[in-house]
Order: sequence, then C-alpha cells, then structure tokens
Amino acid sequence: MLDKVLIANRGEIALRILRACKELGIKTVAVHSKADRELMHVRLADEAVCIGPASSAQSYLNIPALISAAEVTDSSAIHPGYGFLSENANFAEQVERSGFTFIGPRAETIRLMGDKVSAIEAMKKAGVPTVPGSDGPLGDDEAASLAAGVRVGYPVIIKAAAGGGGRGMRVVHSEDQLLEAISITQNEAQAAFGDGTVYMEKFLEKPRHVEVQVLADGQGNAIHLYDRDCSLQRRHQKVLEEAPAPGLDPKARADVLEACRQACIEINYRGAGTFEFLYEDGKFFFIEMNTRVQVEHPVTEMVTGVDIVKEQLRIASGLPLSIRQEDVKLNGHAFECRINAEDSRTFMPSPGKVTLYHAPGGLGVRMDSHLYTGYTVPPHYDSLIGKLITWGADREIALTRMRNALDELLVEGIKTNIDLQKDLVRDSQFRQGGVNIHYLEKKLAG
Ligand code: MV4
Repeated sequence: MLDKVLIANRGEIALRILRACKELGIKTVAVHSKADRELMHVRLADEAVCIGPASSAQSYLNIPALISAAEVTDSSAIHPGYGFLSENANFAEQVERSGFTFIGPRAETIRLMGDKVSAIEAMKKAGVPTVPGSDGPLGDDEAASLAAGVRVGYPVIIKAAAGGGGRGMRVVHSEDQLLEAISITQNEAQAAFGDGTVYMEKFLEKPRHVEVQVLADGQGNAIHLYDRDCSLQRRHQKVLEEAPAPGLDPKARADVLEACRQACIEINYRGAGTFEFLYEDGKFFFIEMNTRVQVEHPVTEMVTGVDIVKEQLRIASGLPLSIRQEDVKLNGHAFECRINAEDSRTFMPSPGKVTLYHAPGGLGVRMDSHLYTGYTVPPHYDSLIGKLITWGADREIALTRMRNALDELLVEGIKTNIDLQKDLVRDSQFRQGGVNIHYLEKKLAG
C-alpha cells in the first residue's frame, strides 16, 4: 500500500480523500493556499504545507509548488481529487516523472479523453454507442461539412474537441447557418483552448444525462458500478444527482454497462472513471469520459457499498480490484443534494463566516462537508460547501429521507441553496423520476 499521499485539493473532497487514506493506514499531507489554513482536512492531516497565495493559479494549480511539497514531505503519491489539475495530462506526467505515483489514469489516457474527438473514436471502436456525427474533426472542406450536416440531419451541434462540460458548443438548426457556426466555434475554441478543432453531432433535443461509473486496475480487470442520473443541472452545474438512474430501458442499460466495462479493458484503463451519456428514447449516446473521481461519486457508493476513493488508492498501489463484477450488487437508491454557498435566486456566490452549522443525521444520511461553526467560506474558490447524500431501500424512502435531512440541515451566516434543494425534492415531476436536462432551467424560468 502507498505510504504517504499528498492531497492536491481542498474542501469536502480533500476531507473525503483524507478519510479513505486513514482507513487504509496511509499517512496524509494536506497542501493549502494562504486562504485555506482553516480547512478541516488541514487540521486532520499528518502534515500540512502552504503552497501559495489564495489565487488557485498560484496554489492548487501550481504544478512546481505541488511537486516541491511532495518532495519536502517525502510523499509517495498525489491524489488530485476533482477539478483543478485532476484531468491535466501534463500534471500527471510531471508527477510520475518526478518519481511520485499519480492517483488516476496514465497521462496518455487522460490526454486521449481530454480530446473529445479521440475519446469518441476510441469508445466507438470499443463498442460503446456514440451520437451520430461527423466521425472525426470537421476540416476546411466546406462541401464536406455541408454533406456531414445532410447525413446527420438537423439540428446538429458543433463542439470543440478540447471543450467538454458544456464549454465550446453551438447548436445549428439549418444548413444555411452551418458554415458560420463552424467558423465561430473554431475561433472560440482556438482562443479558449489553443485548439480550434471542432466536430459535429446530431443535437438531441430532450435527453437525460446518465453516466456510468467504472473502476479498472490496469491489470486486465474492470468493473462498472452501475449508473447515475445527473439531469438536474443549471448552466452545466449539477445540482441534484441520484443512483441508479430511474426507469432506464433494461436491455439498453445492461448492454451499455457491459460495453463500458469492456471498453475499460480494451483501452487498458486504470483508476476510477465515468462514461457520460445522453439518454433519449430508450437509447444511450456516449459524449465524454471523465478520468477523475466525480463530485457525485457518493450516490454510487451508497447503492453498491464500494468505496470508490479507497479503490483508487488500492489501484494506485498496484493492487488488483478488490471486487469482481459478480460481487457488485445494486442495493436501494441514493440522492445527493449539492449544498452551495450562493444566493437561492440569483445564484451569486455568497462567501463569509458560518455562524452555525448543524449537519443532519440518522439512518441512511451522509453529509460530506468540510464545514464547521465558525468556518469562513473564502471567496476564491468553487461555492460547493457540502453534499447531502441519503440512501433508502427504494427511491421513495431515499427521497423522504432527503426531505427530512434538508429540514435538519442548518447553515447560518451565509446564503445557501438549501431552499432550492428543499423545493426540488418536493417537485412532483422530479418525484416521478426521469426529467431531462432542461427541466431545472425551465422550472427556474417559469
Ligand atoms: C449535447 C446535447 C445535445 N446533443 N450533445 C453539454 C455538456 C457537455 N458535456 C455535453 N452537453 C450537451 N451535449 C448532443 N449531441 C446537449 C448537451 C447539454 C447538456 C448535457 C448534459 C447535461 C446538461 C446539458 C445541458 C445543456 C446541453
């Protein structure tokens, strides 16, 4: 097992990683910015190193500072968490070249998935269903682009190969807008990512966002941990997630889960990963793969009993997966409400001092949060201050527990989205299950 892990992240996920390390008897190093001295995991870690000023660019994104911190603490590995450098192939490469273990996939896999065109190509080859599209980048040949549009059928969507997560996309409703949309998207992608490569997909009008969690050990073993539904989102920020995704077509679902598992074996994937799909009319369409642990991983943990972060640490230690696919049993249902320090109506971030924090509890209730009474939420980072997760033997029970847990949760002194979450878990259409990716924004607008 790894001896000492440097946690290259902050907030709730840093605490989550620290807990997993402690369970495995791994020593921990917290790294933090000057604004983050008071973080809960900094107190709990065996060692703590200040890596720079508040600005992320100079701290949590500062590769030389992180590698120096690993060196001075004699760490054996670096866990990147999510966000920040978690999907930066150059970081993974530099970590490994400096003699540390990067807790994640090989740099070349991160690079493959970072380029959405190569990710889709790899998955299609491996038998994962993809969205009908241009099958590769759109080149300078205007006639070829127009022909692709005719073949795919309007509406289409033009996406940046270096984009993802909703950045660098443009919907095109008819042929007369296609060439201009391609050139605008190319220019924006070049400016934003330094790579102007774009591709085309059929635009799906009302899909759900369904994703599949996988684990692979890079030694020929791979498993899926079923699916999650993350359709409730606003401006590409997920708000409330659940596992499993309700009401999927059983055959399509079984096929896609197995296809993801096989694809991991085919590309010799290592670590935790997520296949993102759009799900519409009973069919799955792969759009992207995430090569990190995700914010919403706890809902999968609650319904499978598999500790995803512990598995990441085991895999990085060179151990084989601790469970086989046959041993993964889906049990019950789980929800996760993301708790943000933000205004419930305007969604503006609302940092400041937490004058009272009271976490809910009871059977089937999990609160992943670094908050404590007296903690000051700094203004420099993401507004996520916690995740409230509930489990139940079925969807109804898990949702009832979430309603009750949200009523118990107290965060005073700052504005939060708790009232929005209370409203959502009482929404009749959400309660029925299976709302699409536009549902929340339409509800908020109406
Ligand atoms: C799409 C799409 C419709 N058709 N692709 C947005 C985030 C990025 N991961 C992919 N996204 C989309 N891709 C095709 N071919 C609609 C979206 C999309 C979306 C996807 C998932 C969750 C929320 C979304 C909100 C708006 C658009």
